[in-house]
Amino acid sequence: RANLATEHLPSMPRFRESEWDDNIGYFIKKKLRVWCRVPKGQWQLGHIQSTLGAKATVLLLDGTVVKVSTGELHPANPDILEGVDDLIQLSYLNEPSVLHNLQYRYSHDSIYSKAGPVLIAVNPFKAVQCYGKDFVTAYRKKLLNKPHVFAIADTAYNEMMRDEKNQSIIISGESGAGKTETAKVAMQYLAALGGGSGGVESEILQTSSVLEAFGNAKTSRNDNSSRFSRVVQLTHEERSYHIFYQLCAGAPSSLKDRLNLKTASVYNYLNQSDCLVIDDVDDARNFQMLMEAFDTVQISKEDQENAFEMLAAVLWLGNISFQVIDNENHVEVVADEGKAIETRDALAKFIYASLFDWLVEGINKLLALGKRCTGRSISILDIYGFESFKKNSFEQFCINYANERLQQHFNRHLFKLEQEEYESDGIDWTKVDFEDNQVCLDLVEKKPIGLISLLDEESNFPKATDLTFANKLKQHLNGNPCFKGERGGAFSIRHYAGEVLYGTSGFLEKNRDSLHSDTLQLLSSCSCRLPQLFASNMLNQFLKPASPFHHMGVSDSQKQSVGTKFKQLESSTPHFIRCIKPNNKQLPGMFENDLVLEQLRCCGVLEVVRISRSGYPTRVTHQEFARRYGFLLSEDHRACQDPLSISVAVLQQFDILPDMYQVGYTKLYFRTGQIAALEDTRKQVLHGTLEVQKRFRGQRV
Ligand code: AOV
Ligand code: MG
Repeated sequence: RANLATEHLPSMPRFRESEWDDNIGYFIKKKLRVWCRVPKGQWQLGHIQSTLGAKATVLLLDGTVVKVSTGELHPANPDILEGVDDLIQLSYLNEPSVLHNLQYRYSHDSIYSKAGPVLIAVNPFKAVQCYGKDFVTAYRKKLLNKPHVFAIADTAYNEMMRDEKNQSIIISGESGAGKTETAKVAMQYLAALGGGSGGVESEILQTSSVLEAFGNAKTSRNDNSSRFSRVVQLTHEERSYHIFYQLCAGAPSSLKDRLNLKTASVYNYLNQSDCLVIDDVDDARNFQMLMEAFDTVQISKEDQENAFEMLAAVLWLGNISFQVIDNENHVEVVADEGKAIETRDALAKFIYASLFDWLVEGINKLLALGKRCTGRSISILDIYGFESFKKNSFEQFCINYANERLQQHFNRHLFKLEQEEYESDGIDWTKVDFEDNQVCLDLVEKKPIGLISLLDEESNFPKATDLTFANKLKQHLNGNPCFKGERGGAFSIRHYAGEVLYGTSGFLEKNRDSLHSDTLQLLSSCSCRLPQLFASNMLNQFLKPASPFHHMGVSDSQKQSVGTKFKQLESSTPHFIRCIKPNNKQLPGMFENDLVLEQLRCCGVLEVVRISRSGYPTRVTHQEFARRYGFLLSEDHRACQDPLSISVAVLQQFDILPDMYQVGYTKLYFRTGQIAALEDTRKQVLHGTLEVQKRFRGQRV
């Protein structure tokens, strides 16, 4: 595949981008096309007519002639490469070429492309016909090999079985880029694979309906955004979790009466943002769907009722006002009104978070029940996406920190480890630079002088305010190049995906999120089952010997939870999917070049392509290789004993071209596609459909 260009176009030399300057003359002579950035910033195709110094005269395809500096010109790929599946096939890997390729595919409803080992998914914002059962079968049987989430899931499954190693499918991208939809597509495929024997297919798929009702909400970026911590506070254009609106709109009247439920607009927690409905979304109908999903995942009617009671309790909590202190016992214990509201909100958040955890636990139990567990797993990671608004607060900080870690995992895996391995195994390798984000992570994580440590320290300090916190940050962190103290208690962080300005207002309170011990007692004394359960779970956590006795802030527990998840991920074989948001309006058919380019740039996709194109993605130890393919050797090679000479003999017998592999101290390294061909032959031999001797003589694999 990588040779496509040269095979079909013998007269077309393959320049490195860096050689381009010397070859403009060649482009003029052969009348080859170039990309030219026209004044409004768009890229257009044209032919260079002449150059004078650093200026070139270019005839654009629409007939206009422009003068631009040669630095603004990039070689365009030949027609035959229009819309290739994998960006590594492009002869020229400049930004306009990559963009054009993605846009061309997008306009033909090919929303998936490869960038070497990474799958790129451009959000179509409309239904695309490529997820039916027939597609599942086609990918399973390898009848189709166009880039697709199904193909990634299939590879993960096959590698889990072959290598007996845990796998992970890691999905990243900005808010609204399509991560959650992509995760569902991956689940659909895996559930279909497992569905035959255990019949868990529909159960697995319905779990996401339940989790989305309770875990997703409308934001200004995404009508169905995966969120956390938003029960008590909303900003403009945002809603709380879908389930609240669904319950208010769709509960049958008997349930409404029992829970004394009103319409959503009555509740302070819901009406504060002036956004109660979403265009084209029918909350009442979705409530019916949720009830069906509940039944499918076998949450009992009683548990469903319990869950709805908790939701109603949260909504009514939000309506408790402390203007007039009436005779409710639990209100009297609270000294001032600000504290009272804080306590009320903390209780609401606690109940909601416990309810969510309880649901997840219930679903997990159900899915594990009676199913034979092989001990190997495929994890699908879908998190809340990177965010940057005009005003950003603690929530964005937590979200962006998790994304920063994810980016590091991506970098580490695809760049660092890659290069280190090549170098330590002594093979020839030209370095490719990449942005490491360790400095930014240090800024957040480092102990004792990192943002989270400082935040926790300040949260434990009774007299601290958001402003003293802001000053503390400036004092300690100003030396870090990713940090900048700003006016008015704000600060900015240079994240991998761009600089974000955070206001410290509310940071301490949100981080403390403390539950009064009285509140826990109140919950335990309830006559209902769930509040008791939630309270005792919380108490048990406090009593665990391992838990540190000082109060742990939200950001610190976020750090721990992010840390544990990444430990799990690091010990599995990763498969990466990068979701791209083509426009900010959530509209189909609209591909904004600059927005896409920005996302490609900051997530390192272009560097991945460069690495893969020049690299050797497949690697096998001499032993493994010899064990797997040694038996294919013809008799005159059988004298070989040690793994290395067996391996080399196999390579020679199969006539694998020298520039398709390298021999390291411990491993063999192959270019894309080489092993697949060998595997194919091996299979045929094993199935007796091929006679080794006859077929292999002089044949190129
Ligand atoms: P996200 O998970 O990346 O955002 P979603 O997966 O929720 O983004 O996608 C946002 C919206 O884009 C969906 O509600 C769909 O309307 C549309 N969409 C995404 N992928 C597809 C697809 N393959 N086919 C059709 N429509 C799609 V966030 O969770 O906000 O970071 O925190
Ligand atoms: Mg999501």
